Amino acid sequence: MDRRNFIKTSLAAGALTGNRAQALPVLAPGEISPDEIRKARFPKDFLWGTATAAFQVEGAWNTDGKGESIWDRFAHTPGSIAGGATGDVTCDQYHRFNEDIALMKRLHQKSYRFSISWPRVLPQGTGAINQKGLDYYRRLTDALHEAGIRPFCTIYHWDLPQALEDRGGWPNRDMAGYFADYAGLLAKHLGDRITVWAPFNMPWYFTHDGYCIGDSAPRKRDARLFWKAVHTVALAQGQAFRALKAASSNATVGSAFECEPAVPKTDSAADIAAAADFDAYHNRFFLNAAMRGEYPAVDHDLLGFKPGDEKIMKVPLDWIGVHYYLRLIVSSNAAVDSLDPMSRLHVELGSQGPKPPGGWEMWPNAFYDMLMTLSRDYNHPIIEITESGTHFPDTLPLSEQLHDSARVEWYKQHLAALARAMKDGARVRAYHVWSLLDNLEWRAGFTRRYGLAHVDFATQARTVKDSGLWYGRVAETGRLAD
Ligand code: GCO
Repeated sequence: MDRRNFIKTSLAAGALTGNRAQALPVLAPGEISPDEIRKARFPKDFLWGTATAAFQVEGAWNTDGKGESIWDRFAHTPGSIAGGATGDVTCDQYHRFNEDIALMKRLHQKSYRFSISWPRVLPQGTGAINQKGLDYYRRLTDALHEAGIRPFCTIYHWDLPQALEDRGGWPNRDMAGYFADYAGLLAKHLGDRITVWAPFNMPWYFTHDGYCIGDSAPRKRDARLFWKAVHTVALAQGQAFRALKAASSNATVGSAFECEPAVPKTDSAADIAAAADFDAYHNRFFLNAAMRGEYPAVDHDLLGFKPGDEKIMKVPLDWIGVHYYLRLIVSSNAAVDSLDPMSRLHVELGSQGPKPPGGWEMWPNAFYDMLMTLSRDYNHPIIEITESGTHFPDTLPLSEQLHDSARVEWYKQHLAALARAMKDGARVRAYHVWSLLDNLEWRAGFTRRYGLAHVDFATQARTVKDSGLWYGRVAETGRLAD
């Protein structure tokens, strides 16, 4: 079970007990002191950014020749997304990107992480290019450069062309070649505008949830399909790395992996081993596939592993991109005999730290520990924080959405932890808030708002929240406290 699934359970339980968000205490376990926040400093060339994803912000789901994606299909199946929401319009960034880039500029942003919708460029996933789709990303990236903002492209953020799912989807090993061809095509046509590429967003999540658990698109529930998909994606990551480099001499290639520090629930050997397993599978599976050409313990027959695959998937990423939201408490569920490695683990939210309105425990020192561990384990690579943030439930009144002091506090805590890690040697060069805008939070629809700017989805009006104004000052000054 991963972050999103068990949180759904945890929060439902919380709702039953009327567990409203507590006021943030002055300094709770795991928190960082106001003095450290005051003293935190960031270098002038630090890249302050925000992140989004095509399906969550673009809308225009079938405009200008775009093909159907598996998430369009999923969302159009009644009952799939909270409130009956779909990706048909969302934040309408397809038509409003100039307005959103003006907002980034107003907030002194230097990087924008977005994803390219595969079916907008290749409606069938392979074959004929949709020129209008490619032209949209040319306009988007030209406008970003005009504003002095670095485009950071996530090539795949879950919206697979439905036509490729109809040909077997990620369990089909041929997908590795289709994906590499697509990545090479993007670098060929956009490589003069984009030099920072992350092939996959959260590959463990979209393969596990989409093919093993079946809660996300394409809604398959078969561990054997999951393992085939995992291996295809690891091969695709390596082949895309080579295709990007071959098509564009300026291409640098990294990752956008989920990484949630796992804390053993007790000091029992079983729980310590369970936390290590969570880290090996959930956090590092695709990082080690690339950086070391290796997997944790897994049956190679299940993967469809062929001799030489270890060489295909092994590539020297130029930088490591990781998300940070929270730490997780892990205990053993070893009694379960299943091909699903996550079913042998029990994963819970932390409960010692303060809880902002979204209900996820705040424990910034886990962010520090994660960065120092990655730095040590991968020989001090360049690191980008590809997503990080906290959500407010949509049920809160507009005034509380806009005057989001708890979100400002969340960022103060975590950016102070980041500043300490950088001071202690972590080579972090960018931080991307999730997200610039309130947007479509997958199955949760519009019920979880992450934005630095509030979006009225009926009128598309954007209103910068207090957190957005605060983050803009941080980006301008490199300091967390006025
Ligand atoms: C993810 C995705 C984002 C989410 C964000 C909030 O991490 O699931 O990259 O698309 O919207 O993380 O959950």
